[in-house]
Amino acid sequence: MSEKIRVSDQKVKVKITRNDTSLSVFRALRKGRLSGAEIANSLGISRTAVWKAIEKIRSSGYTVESKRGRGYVLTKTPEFPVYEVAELCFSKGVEEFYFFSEVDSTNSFLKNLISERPVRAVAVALEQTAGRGRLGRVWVSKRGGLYLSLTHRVSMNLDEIPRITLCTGVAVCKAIQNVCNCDASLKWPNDIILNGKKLGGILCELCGESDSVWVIIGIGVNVKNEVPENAINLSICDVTVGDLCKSVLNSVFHHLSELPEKWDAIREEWIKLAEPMLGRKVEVYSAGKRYTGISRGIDDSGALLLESNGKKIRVFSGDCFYV
Ligand code: BT5
Repeated sequence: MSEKIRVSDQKVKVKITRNDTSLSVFRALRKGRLSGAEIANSLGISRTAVWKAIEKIRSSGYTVESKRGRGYVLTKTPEFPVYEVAELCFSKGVEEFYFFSEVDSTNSFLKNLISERPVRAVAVALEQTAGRGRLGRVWVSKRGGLYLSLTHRVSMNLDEIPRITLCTGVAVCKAIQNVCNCDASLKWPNDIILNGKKLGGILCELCGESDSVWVIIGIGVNVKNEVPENAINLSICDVTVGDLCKSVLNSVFHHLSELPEKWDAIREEWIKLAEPMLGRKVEVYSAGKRYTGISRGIDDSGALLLESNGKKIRVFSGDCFYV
């Protein structure tokens, strides 16, 4: 049985690809104690390659014990199970997985990556030193929270991109509800709310050329981390960042695969999950303008519908506050 340990405070950066030797070695080790020669033979690789793979697995926080003549044995899984999460991603078609104990921003990292080469990738960090919200705002990203980004190739019209933020919101909110059995809800356009406070947020950024458009989808959820004033975390429930990460990834991949065809159903789900904001008087700040009205849901393009002095207004982007 492997017991849980914390990843050491070293700044770990691990890149795992779908065909990584370390992944094959990890799978072999999960079956039990094996000698270097046994692993090398079964995978058709050299013993040096086995040793290198084991060093890589160790650098991700796992403890692999090796005793002369007794082989290798996986004895401890880190608090964030890097290889298990990477495997989940690869099973959904991801090509590259990155894990950091600390990074400036997982979104910035993937933005740079995509500018070099288009690739389906996921990046997770235990903490961010320059976590970002929308419009250059700061996302406070202390250790203990979930900081996750993924690249997503866009196959729909660009004006349908707000749907990706809303779809991701539905996916993350449902994952949190499932794992924590709590009343997480949505607030337009990108907030995850618990007990009236901000629990998480989504940041979607466009990248690439017109013939190859990608969105970097960034997801931040407060789990056990210290949060800013008026925010909340999931300390009410006993979830680990690793378990939440797996659940969020499963849900996000599933929901994104339903776009664009099942947008109508996703939109309906969004409206249900945003129930606490419907019928409420709100103020929306959008491109230097202020709109006030009763929130009535979202339209087909993802715009917020406001009822104001008997008229319906559609707001396409902005920040929304209760009044
Ligand atoms: C968001 O922006 O809500 C998007 C947050 C996305 C964060 C993820 S983490 C992984 C990935 N990498 C990144 O660098 N970013 C993404 P916005 O709607 O603009 O909200 C930002 C506002 O939320 C700030 O101005 C604060 O008021 C508040 N805030 C900052 N940190 C917070 C936190 N940890 N919890 C709750 N609220 C926070």
